[in-house]
Amino acid sequence: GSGGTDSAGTSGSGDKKIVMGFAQVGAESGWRTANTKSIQESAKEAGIELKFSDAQQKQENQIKAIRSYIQQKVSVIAFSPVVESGWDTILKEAKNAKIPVILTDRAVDSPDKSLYKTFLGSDFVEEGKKAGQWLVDQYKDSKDPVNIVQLEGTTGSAPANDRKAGFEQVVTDPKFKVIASQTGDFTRAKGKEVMEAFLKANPKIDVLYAHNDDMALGAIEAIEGAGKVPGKDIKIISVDAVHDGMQALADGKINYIVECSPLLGPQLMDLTKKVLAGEEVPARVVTEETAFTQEQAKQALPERKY
Ligand code: GZL
Repeated sequence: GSGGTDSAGTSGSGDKKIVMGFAQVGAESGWRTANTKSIQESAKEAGIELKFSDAQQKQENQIKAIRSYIQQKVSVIAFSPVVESGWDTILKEAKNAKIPVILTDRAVDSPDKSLYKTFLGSDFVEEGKKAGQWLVDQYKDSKDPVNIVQLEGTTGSAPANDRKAGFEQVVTDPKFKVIASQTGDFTRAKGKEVMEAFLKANPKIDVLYAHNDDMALGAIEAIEGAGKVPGKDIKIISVDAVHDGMQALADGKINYIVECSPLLGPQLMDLTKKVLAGEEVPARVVTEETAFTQEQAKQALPERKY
């Protein structure tokens, strides 16, 4: 950091201490926990004072948190919108209060791009396409019908909408049939519950496409509970590549994981300093990420940070 604060309460470098208000989605998944850790650690590293709130995946709680940050006159507001819509009012309040807003992780559908300075996060459509491409490649030599069930992320969230859209863009051959699709709200518990229902209603399931590892891990419990072998009787494609997902992939219970990096903290703090220094920042910063097969997971596991 830039040294301690002098009597005027400013940082050693003489400029005002940056105070960030961060309105986090919740603590619903391994991804979210890793994301929160990254934000908290990098704020400390950057000498930025962090005010942090957990909305338990409720939009009204995020809106309340943002409104309180406005009242506290923080230097900058950052948040990951739990769903895409319904943000214009609160974002206009922040703009009227002349507090810059940075979006991280998830997007909003506001047409008014002046309501935030930049959006830092993954391309979820790309993630859905990678997931779909793996499936297309796996079944390229077969003509038999492939019955797919889909565990969707939180209804109305950008990752759920886009991971579904990307998958559908690629999985177009009529042999692929999505026989059931329902939200598991990105949690293990809900993923297990919905997969149990899928298994009861559908005797022949070939593939599960889960929008995150936590739902895939819940589904694995349901599949094993039904006396089937995950990764063999039912192929599983997931997204995130958090530790427990990568372990299941290495153990052969998941077949392919598309990575979605939660380590957005350092870039968020860097963008914050640029915005507050009046520097131009790109409207969109897309995170670097890859995908893993079972073999690649075995190689990567030892040095994974989360
Ligand atoms: C994706 C993030 C999603 C993760 C889930 O960037 O918004 O939310 O994929 C998390 O694990 O709950």
